[in-house]
Amino acid sequence: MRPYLDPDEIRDRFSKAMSDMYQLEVPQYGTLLKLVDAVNRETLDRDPDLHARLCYQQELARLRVERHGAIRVGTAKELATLRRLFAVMGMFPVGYYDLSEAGVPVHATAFRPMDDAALKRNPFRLFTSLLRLELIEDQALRARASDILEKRQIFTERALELITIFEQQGGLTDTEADQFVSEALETFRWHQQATVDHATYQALAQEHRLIADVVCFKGPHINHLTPRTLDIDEVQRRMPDVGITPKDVIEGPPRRQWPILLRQTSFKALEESIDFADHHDGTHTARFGEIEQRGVALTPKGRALYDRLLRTARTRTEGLANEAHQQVLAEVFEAFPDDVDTLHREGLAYFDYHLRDRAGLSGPVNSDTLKALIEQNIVRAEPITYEDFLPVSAAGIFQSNLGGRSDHSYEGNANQAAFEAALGAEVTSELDLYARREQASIDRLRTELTG
Ligand code: OOG
Ligand code: NI
Repeated sequence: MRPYLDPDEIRDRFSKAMSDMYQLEVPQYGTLLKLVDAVNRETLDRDPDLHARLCYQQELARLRVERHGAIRVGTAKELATLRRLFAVMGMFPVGYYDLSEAGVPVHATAFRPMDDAALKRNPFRLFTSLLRLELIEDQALRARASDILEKRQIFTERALELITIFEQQGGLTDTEADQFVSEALETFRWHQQATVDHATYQALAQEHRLIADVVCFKGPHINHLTPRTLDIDEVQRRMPDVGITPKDVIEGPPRRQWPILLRQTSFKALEESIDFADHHDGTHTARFGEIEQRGVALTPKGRALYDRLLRTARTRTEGLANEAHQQVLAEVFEAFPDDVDTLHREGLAYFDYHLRDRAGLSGPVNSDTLKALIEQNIVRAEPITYEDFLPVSAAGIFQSNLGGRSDHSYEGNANQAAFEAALGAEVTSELDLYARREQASIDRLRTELTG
């Protein structure tokens, strides 16, 4: 027997502990989970094919597992230590997201499991943003914020010890893992006490609400968790019935026969009371609950088409309520093929190829014959799920929960090299992961067909 726990198991325990903590901290999140659960059950009852497909893909059991959460940190050191902490749970930085383009002074990555088996076990990931103090023009304010951040320690001593133990011995025992989960959780806990006085909070919030959210608290509180829904439109519609207020519109592509990428919506962040260091009472708005529905990952060609159609739609959707907004999106996205054959033929999406029937076959597989094999129903093309995030959608989520402000002066500041320097590692390209997985399935097919 192996002495150490599988990192996937530690991630699974951690995501459950995080969910339990967040439901206690934000009761409205528990309400959202119940609504999502009810809508998922109704959807499955209505659609036996979907039920059978999810059963076949072994998806039913983990339908209720949260898919992602988000945190925001203030310094390179915090980000680099988080990288080591997440590695204990088999989560690695994938993708670079520049939010400055959307007027939010952060850039980000997603710590997530990378291989197929790990994603299947528990796909939990954390969208992790690093505040960019260098984008604050006011020198004195920037220095003040940096000073406050330098003084805080967001990790418990025992969490740091356990990370080092993991790195040295190559794993954690069952007991160590449990301890690690509860110590790591402390970093993401909510603190009603701000570390600064009210005037400092106000000055930072004036520059951008996000800066105050990162700088004025003891640590990077989890700001939302996100379960998976089978019908995002229905949950959006029914949120008011259970007393929670949805954000104005669902982000991402419209509803489709063959879902692409990622659709997301949330309930609006709550205004929570805060005790400031000078005993001044005030409030802060940061925490919310989100839901997501994922579709197929797009190739660079498919992604370019998505981005172009989204830009076109945006010129027409400004200020529209969700229903009208979705209507316009649906019209514009008629230009995006909505059947597996065309998605495959035009090279718009990534697929996992499986052999259905090898009777009467011989010879190698190249891309031309692959097409032929699919047409002859010998090979099945299974869409590969998109496991990452969308910068325009993320910006919409940020903005709807931070008072809707976006500051154009931050624009045009993508800097992946600076982000990686802070992280202490390179981020893996999400596109490489999808392309590699598709290629691996073609290689497997080739062996099966020639073997
Ligand atoms: C992160 C927003 C991004 C998503 O689902 O796109 C995100 C944040 O508000 O910190 O979680
Ligand atoms: Ni999110």
